[in-house]
Amino acid sequence: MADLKALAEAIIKGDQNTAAQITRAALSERISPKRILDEGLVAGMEVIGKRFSRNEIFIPEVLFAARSMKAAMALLEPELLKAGVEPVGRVLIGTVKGDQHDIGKNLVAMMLKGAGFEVIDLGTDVSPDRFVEQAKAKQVHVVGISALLTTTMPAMERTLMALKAAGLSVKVLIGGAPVTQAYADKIGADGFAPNAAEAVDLAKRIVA
Ligand code: B12
Repeated sequence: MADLKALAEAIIKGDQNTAAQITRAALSERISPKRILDEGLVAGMEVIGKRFSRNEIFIPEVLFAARSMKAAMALLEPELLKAGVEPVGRVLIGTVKGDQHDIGKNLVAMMLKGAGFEVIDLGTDVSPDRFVEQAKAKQVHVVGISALLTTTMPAMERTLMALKAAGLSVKVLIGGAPVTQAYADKIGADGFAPNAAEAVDLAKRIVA
């Protein structure tokens, strides 16, 4: 029987091969993709997040963990999509112009997918124009913007203004380590969430 605790442990250790191997085994044993995501991948990344915020581990460990999560997620994603019924909503997500941080954004995207959303991920360094163009083209309900640098936070407001100027009726959620509810209120975003789990709750509430 595939051990989901061992999967979480492989994510924590950044052991890509073991993470992929257990994910494959779990899928072939017909363990639900949602359970594999929650009890394996997300459980592992939660530990990484906590250890990181306590300064017990550093950037390389976070990157290794994220890489093994990505490897396992590549196997899990098609199954999550198959298992999901109609998408709960369509979300466009990206990291703002000038910012290369994507670990948190990817986590939010993965959790949203796990919760049944269709997610279009524009990656990092995304200009306001590209957000607007893609929000229009993909007819999304929600736009999620991530920023990890105080110097790139103003690009969130520029993106928000560009979306409004284009007349798009989308809800805008923002997040990232330096972002706060107060900042979201100040720039007129529809919501802020401090972590991926709360981002999912917020997105669900907003499309309901
Ligand atoms: C990993 C990391 C990097 C990696 C990024 C790799 C990658 N692929 O992402 C690398 C090494 C490349 C990097 C580079 C830099 N970094 Co850096 N980096 C970090 C670090 C250590 C961790 C960030 C992270 O991944 N956290 C883990 C994730 C899971 O958490 P998170 O991102 O906060 O995301 C969660 C929530 O915020 C929320 N969330 C995130 N996005 C969204 C979006 C929405 C819509 C919602 C609702 C929620 C949400 O949910 C997520 C999951 O729970 C932080 C330190 C920190 N304390 O944050 C510094 C940090 C962000 N970096 C910093 C700096 C200065 C830089 C550099 C400028 C360094 C340099 N001199 O070159 C460059 C900038 C490069 C660039 N142009 O972007 C500073 C920023 C300081 C500031 N106030 O602006 C920090 C705070 C470190 C520090 N203490 O000095 N960095």
